[in-house]
Amino acid sequence: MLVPITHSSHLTSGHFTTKRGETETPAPLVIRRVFIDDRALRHWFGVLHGLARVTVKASLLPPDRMSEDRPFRMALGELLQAALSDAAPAPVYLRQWPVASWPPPLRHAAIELVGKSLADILPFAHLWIGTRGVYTPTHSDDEDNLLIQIHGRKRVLIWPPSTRDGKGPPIGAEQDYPHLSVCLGAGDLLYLPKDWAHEVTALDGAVSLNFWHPLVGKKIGRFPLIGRTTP
Ligand SMILES: O=C(O)CCC(=O)C(=O)O
Repeated sequence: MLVPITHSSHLTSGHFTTKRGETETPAPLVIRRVFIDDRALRHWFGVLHGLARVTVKASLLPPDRMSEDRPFRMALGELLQAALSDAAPAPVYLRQWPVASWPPPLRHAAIELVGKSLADILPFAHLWIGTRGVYTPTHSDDEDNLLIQIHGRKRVLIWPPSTRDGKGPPIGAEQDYPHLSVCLGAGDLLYLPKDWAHEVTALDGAVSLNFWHPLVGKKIGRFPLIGRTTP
C-alpha cells in the first residue's frame, strides 16, 4: 500500500522570538516515517552487513561528556553487532562517515534508500552508526541539515539562533535556555536550518544519515509526494 507522510509537524510554536519580537525563521521541521521502504532498507542493511570486515575509524566516548573522544579502528561488523543488538560494553560511535569513503556497493544501495528526491545530493551524505548512549555535544552547523533516522531512536535538543545573541547555550547549562526536544524514530526526518544549535543522544543503538546542503530546505517540500510501502 502506498502511503503519504503519516505525520509531520513544525517544531516551533511561535514562542521562539528574536529580541525585536520576530518569530525565528526558517524553523526546524520533523516529518515522521518517510523512510520506511522496507525492501530498500533490508537491501541496504544486507549490503552493510556484507562489509563486516571493512575497518572504520570510530570513537570511544567518555561517559562524562567533557573529556576527549578516544579514536580507534574497528571492523564495521563488530560495530554493527554492538549497535544493532543494543548491547555494548562502552559507547562507540562511527561519526559522520562521508559517502566518499563508503565502499561502492554501499553507495549504490543508498541511492535506492534515499529515493529520487535526495539522489542528487547523495555525495553530501554522511553515515552515523553508534551504540546506545552515544551523543554529539551541543553545536550548530553552517549549512542547513537533513538528519534521517534509519534505525533506533535519537533525542535531539534544539536551540534557536537567537540564544545568547547567536552564541548558543553555554556548555553545561543548555537546559536552562528555551529549547525544543524531539525524539526521532526509524524512518523520521529532521530538517534543521543552519545556526540552530543542537545536541543529539542515541536512546538505542542507532543508525542515521545526514546531508548538509543549502538545498535541503527546498527538498523537504517534495517529501509528501513520496509513496512508501508499509511493512
Ligand atoms: O546524530 C548525531 O549524533 C549528530 C548529528 C548532527 O549533529 C548533525 O547532523 O548536525
